[in-house]
Parts: sequence; structure tokens; C-alpha cells
Amino acid sequence: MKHFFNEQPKDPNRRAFMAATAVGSAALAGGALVTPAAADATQERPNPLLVSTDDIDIAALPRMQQKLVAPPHAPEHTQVAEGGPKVIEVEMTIIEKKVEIDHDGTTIWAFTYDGTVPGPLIVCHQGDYIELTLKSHPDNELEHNIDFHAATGALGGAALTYVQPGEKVVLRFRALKAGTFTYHCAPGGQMIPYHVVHGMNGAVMVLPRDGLKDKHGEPIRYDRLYYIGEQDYYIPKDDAGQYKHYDSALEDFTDSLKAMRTLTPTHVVFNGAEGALAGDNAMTAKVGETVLFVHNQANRDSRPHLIGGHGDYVWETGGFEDDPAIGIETWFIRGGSAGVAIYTFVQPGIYAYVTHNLIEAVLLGAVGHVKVEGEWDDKVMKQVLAPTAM
Ligand SMILES: [Cu+2]
Repeated sequence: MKHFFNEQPKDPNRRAFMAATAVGSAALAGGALVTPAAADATQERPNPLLVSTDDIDIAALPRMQQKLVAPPHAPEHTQVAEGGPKVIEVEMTIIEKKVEIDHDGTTIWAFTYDGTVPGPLIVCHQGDYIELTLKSHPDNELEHNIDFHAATGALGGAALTYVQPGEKVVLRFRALKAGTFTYHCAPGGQMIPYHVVHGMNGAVMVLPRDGLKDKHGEPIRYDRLYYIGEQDYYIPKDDAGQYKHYDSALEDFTDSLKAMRTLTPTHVVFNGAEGALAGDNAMTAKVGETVLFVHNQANRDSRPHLIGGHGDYVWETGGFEDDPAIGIETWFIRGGSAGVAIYTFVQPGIYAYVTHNLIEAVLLGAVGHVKVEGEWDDKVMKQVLAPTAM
């Protein structure tokens, strides 16, 4: 049986559309501008859950390398797929490193994919293959692997990707479902949550081949993409109530498990550390631009909210075959998933991107900023009277 995303479009108009949009949806580097693609509301959607049993020849597929970049940015990609399925080669190096996670100098030996918390975002289109070369730095101390929620089989690839320090492994999987999906280390037993709450998680975005759409089938395009990884940390304290520091990875294992069992994080932060997306590190945009926010939380529920703005289109579960929610205030990210919100900014200023458990946002660290430039519109909001004595 042929799978839908292997087929070339039979309708010549459709073919022209794909050619046009392939040019129109210019490559996007993290936070960079892209050109919106043309509309195609007439195309009927194929069954998105149809499982491929066709005779695809992987060796004959075009291959491309995707250079992964540090969050909150996204690797170069097109919003609409160019041509048929590809093999997308990516490479990540696992690095255990001591990092500061708040303004008070609290530290953790983070387990990272490519040196960052979260690990880098990978982007492909439904039906593409992701071929990951996963390396473990020789200086590491622990065994690691990777479980892709975007993948099918072998515990998300976890069973096929165990690497010891100084080893590498290559996993190839087909992105059968469209959506955003978390990935995380899953070496087994207690090591699974231990690694995940030491920062070892990230996300894959699998776009529909013809791009994102609203419930009417109209294209939704974005000018910028920001990738936010929410991380809950459970930092052990000494008898005096001070956070403990450790000299090497794994030294905190017993203390950490005890802290994790409270289910009460000491820190909830975006992109690895308090302030990583705030102040001078703020995300930026301009009035009139449409920004896509990917929110990843591998372990714990979250409630993203853009203070002063909205979610114009929101795929809470990350499942792009669902109709997006429209014009909402706060969305829900289930622990163990990644979701997407899209917003077109209409006013300049500083917006706060938070989890709307405000205790976690303000006291535990989960605050980011979006600095938006442009012309203020009094017709949208105006201070009619400045504070004045009554
Ligand atoms: Cu690990």
C-alpha cells in the first residue's frame, strides 16, 4: 500500500503549489524572518494515521544535514516540505557539565544533549527520516540514550541508543506522526527521572508536509520560532537548608532521589536557568510578526501564558492534525509532551512568557520575556487618565 506522503501530487495545480511554496517558505534560522507561503485551501487532507507499509527505498532518498542550534532558536527549515521524504542527518553530543541554574549561584551537574538544557530542537516533515548520530563525550561518567516520542518502536529508540562515554551510535526513524514531541534520556529504572530532571530532554517538531493549517484548511505561517524548554530541578539541601554543590556527576544521586520524591521542584526554569530568556536574554519580535512558540516539558505539567498577549492558534498536545484552539489565554502542556502556540503581535512592549502557576513563575524562575518593537496603537489600548489625585 502506498503511503500518502510518498506520493507525488497528481493534481498539476497541486504540483505547482508545492513548487511555489517550496520557494515561498524560505529557510528559517532561529528567530530569523521568513516569507509566508501561498494559500491552498482546496486540498483534501489524507488520513494522517495511515501507517506506511510501502516499498520505500531508503537508500534512494535524498539526504540532507540539519545543523542543530542552541535554544531558543530553531535549525534552518522550510515550513512546507520541498519534494518527497528525505533522510535528515543530525548529530548530537551528550555532555555532562556543571551549570548555574539561578541568580544565587546554585549549581547542578546537568546531563545535556549538545551542551544545552533543553537539548536542541530537531525539525522535519511528516514522512521524513531522522538519522541521529548520538555521541557521548569521553569525559562523561554515565551511560545515556534517547527516547524520541516522535519515533515508533524500541521504546522510542531508547533500546537502540545506549552509549557509554567515548562511544557513538546511529539511529534512524521515520516521523510517522505530525506534531511536536518531546525526547529524553531513558537509561532505565531510577536513572530515567534522574536524567530527565538533570536537563536531559528536548523536542522534535514534525511539520505536516504542506505546513500548518487552521480548522478551515487555510495555511498558518510564522515569521519567527522560539523554542522553550521548561525544566524542573530538585536540588538537595544541606542541614542548614542551603543548596548543596557537588564535585562530579552522579555524586548527588542519593540526595537527588530523596529531593525528587517530594515531587516539589526547587526550581522551575526556562532554557536551563533562571533568566535564560529574560532581560538581556529576552526573545524579540516586531509588531505585525507572527511568532511560533514551542514549549517542551518532559516531566511535569505546565500552563504557558503570554502576559499581555494571547495564543492565536494553539496545539496544546502538539498534534498538528488537531484543529488548533483559537484566541486563548493560557494553554496546558502535559508533562511528557511539547505543544505549540502561535501569536501575531499587535502592540510593542515587554511581554512576559510564564507558566501561570505564578508561584512557579515568580518564586521558582519560570519567566521569559518577549521584547516587541513597533508603533503603539491607542485604538487597542490607551491610558485614558494617568494616576491623578481624586
Ligand atoms: Cu542520560
